[in-house]
Amino acid sequence: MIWEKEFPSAFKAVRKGSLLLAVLGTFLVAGPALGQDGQKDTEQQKQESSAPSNGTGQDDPHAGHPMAGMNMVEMNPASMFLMNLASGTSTNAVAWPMPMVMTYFGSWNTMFMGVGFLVDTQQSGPRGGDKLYAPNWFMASAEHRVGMRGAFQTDLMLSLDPATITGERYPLLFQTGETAYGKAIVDGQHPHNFIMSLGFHYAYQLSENTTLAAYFAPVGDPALGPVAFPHRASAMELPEAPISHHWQDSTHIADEVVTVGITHKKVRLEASGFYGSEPGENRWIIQTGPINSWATRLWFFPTKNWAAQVSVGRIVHPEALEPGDQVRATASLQYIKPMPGGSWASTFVWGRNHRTATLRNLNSYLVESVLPVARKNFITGRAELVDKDELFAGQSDIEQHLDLLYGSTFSIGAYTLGYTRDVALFRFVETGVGANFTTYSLPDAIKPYYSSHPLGGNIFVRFRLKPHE
Ligand SMILES: [Cu+2]
Repeated sequence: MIWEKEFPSAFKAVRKGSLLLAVLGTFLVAGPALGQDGQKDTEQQKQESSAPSNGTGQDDPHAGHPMAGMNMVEMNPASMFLMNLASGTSTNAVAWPMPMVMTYFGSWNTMFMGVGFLVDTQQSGPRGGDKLYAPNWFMASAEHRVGMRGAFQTDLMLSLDPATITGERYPLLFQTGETAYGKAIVDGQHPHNFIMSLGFHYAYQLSENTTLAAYFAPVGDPALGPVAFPHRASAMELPEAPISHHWQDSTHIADEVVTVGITHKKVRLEASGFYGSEPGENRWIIQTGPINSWATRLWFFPTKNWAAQVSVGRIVHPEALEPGDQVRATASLQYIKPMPGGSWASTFVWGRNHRTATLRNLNSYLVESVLPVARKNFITGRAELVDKDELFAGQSDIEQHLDLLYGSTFSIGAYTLGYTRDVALFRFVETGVGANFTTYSLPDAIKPYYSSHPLGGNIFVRFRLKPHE
């Protein structure tokens, strides 16, 4: 197909230039911007007094938080639109005060976010494991107004996971997805890629209530699924991935992503093309491939506190060791209420994979929430129910034996409760100490392999870049 053959070469050329530009540009902007402190800001603010204005009125759910006492310049509604994006073109409920450091450099607005965890995990039973690991990511965005109605933004997100999660995985009971050392990962979570995202956005305000947006990302997040867990407000105090990740939001690291979207008042419709293969085991590189997969997503933002989406996509041959494609459908609903000391954030997600090779339909459900209690304390939880058919991948004798007697798909429940306490150790970092605990429900048929009551627990230190007061 022309679509598959012609476009990649064009994108390759674009990528060569754009990668260099983005990396250089973002860090040129980031360096001085991070270095300059309050004094210089106020000086510049006097000179450039063009306060951010948003002509869309108070009822507009997209006229979100970045308004409040910001340290930004040259903003228009299209700028505001881009700054509210979470990962790719996905959006948390706009009421969420995103934990980002905002400043500007010349006429560029810049935003920085960073999170790192140091985790000790203990997973029980014959298939459990223990490990010390450190998932982390850092994101830098630079935004510039383009004329009165347009805005451009570039995002770069990096993670040192490939180095800080050794052995290509960390233990996580019942987790599946991707490969390590040529084998399917089972009961473990893969690290994320060094370049988690590199993307370019353009938004144009057509009329007072309508905005067009385009996104191209050599590595990015197509219009499929809810906000991915590393960026999701309700998952902020949970260092481990949900076991429904590959049913719901695993495409957040995809290649050759092209998305166009139109937002009218409280509704947004998006369509994406992307390369469907999951990241390979070399997590330091950007992989390339044809735009062979598609997705479309419809958002609804009833008020600033709510974000809902439904999406569907066809992912061509996502899993390296399994034949066939996946047709994924997801729906999610998020509620966020800012409170003293943080935000109460909750998300419900349904995700379903239809595997074209086996014709299986696998469902997953997730509910998670984080609640700030008094100041400096967070209570968090996550409950999941997932149909798993890969738990015995690579163990064909057991797989066949189970298939004969009980079938190929096992419904797994995972129930996590956690607590984090903020401790003020550093001026520019929100440091917290936390722990969580997971119990599982599983069919009797697989208890001999997992024990009757498998458990998982984590203790961790959380570091997060602290927004300006
Ligand atoms: Cu992921």
